[in-house]
Amino acid sequence: MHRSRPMTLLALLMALGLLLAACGGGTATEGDGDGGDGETVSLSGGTFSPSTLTIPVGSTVTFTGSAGHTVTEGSNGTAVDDPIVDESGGAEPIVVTFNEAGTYQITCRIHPAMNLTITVEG
Ligand SMILES: [Cu+2]
Repeated sequence: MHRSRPMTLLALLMALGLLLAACGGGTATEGDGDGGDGETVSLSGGTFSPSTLTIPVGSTVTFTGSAGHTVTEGSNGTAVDDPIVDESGGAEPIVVTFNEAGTYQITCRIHPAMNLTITVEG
């Protein structure tokens, strides 16, 4: 059993190193809020906040505070045909990735006055 100890320690150190590396990467990715990777839109006030958003193609938008709302591609409470997102909110954020350039209208089925315009730039 004594022989396995150095191996265990080594494994622990390697795991620690991996953990630290992973943490470092995460911090770098999330570093600046204006960066290309993601934006957050809050629904908690009964409006999409912000109500307009311009993002690079491939970005994700995280919708928070969506309980009691929907995140639906459409406008004035009505979905478009074949929406890229049409989800009822809940405790968990709704995360949408925009992989195609264009202008997307996002609305809430429950509150037609809730509207958001997302411009995805390629
Ligand atoms: Cu709503």
